[in-house]
Amino acid sequence: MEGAGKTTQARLFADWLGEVGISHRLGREPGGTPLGEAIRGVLLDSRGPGMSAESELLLMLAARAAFVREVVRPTLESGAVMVADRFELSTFAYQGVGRGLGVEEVERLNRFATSGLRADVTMVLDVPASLGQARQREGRKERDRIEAEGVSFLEVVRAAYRSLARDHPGAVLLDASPSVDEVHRQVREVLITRFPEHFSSRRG
Ligand code: T5A
Repeated sequence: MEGAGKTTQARLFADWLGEVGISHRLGREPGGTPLGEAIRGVLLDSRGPGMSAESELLLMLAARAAFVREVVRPTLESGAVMVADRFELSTFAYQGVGRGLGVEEVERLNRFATSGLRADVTMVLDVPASLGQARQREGRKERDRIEAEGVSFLEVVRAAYRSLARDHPGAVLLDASPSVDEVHRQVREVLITRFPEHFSSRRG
């Protein structure tokens, strides 16, 4: 969810990987490549041109195709861990459900963009929309074009995330309303449980 603390947690997680000596790369979506960052500017500019749900989806996926090919695959092929601040579940929740394009259709187009690459683990940081917005206000973040849709749109997106988290392979729903440290502890716990061979001797 918006303002749930994804960027904060992704950075803390990446720092932790560094501390325990696991090579990794951190990227964000939409963005993460020169093309992706340019597309991000168009997608999120609240003063820019409006766009249809279909255009929004295809721009998200154009950015993702570049991110997967230029960043994610090379990182994984080098043996490092890829940490992504948002990935395909965002598209299923926002465009598939929030914009009403349908999760199945979005999944089909997403498979084309990713050439079928899946995340091993997807952590869904769950907070009520109002708490996420309050955190964004506190962090003095300006509302982007999609956030400007308001709380009722975001609550639809939240319900979609909660449902997707139950069915999506590798997805885990985390309560992101507690403190930064507590959420980070939960994130570590998920990884330690999923990949004991890599993390159990590195609880640190
Ligand atoms: N989008 C994206 C789609 O529609 N479809 C897609 O496929 C994709 C990939 C992207 C926009 O694009 C949409 C969704 C979005 O509308 P974004 O920048 O990735 O935008 O997403 P935002 O959610 O808008 O990013 P934010 O930076 O606002 O939220 P984060 O990353 O969840 O939160 P973070 O870590 O920056 O923290 C926000 C503030 O809260 C504090 C932080 O210090 C910061 O000030 N904070 C906490 N405060 C108290 N307790 C905690 N546990 C806290 N954790 C963080």
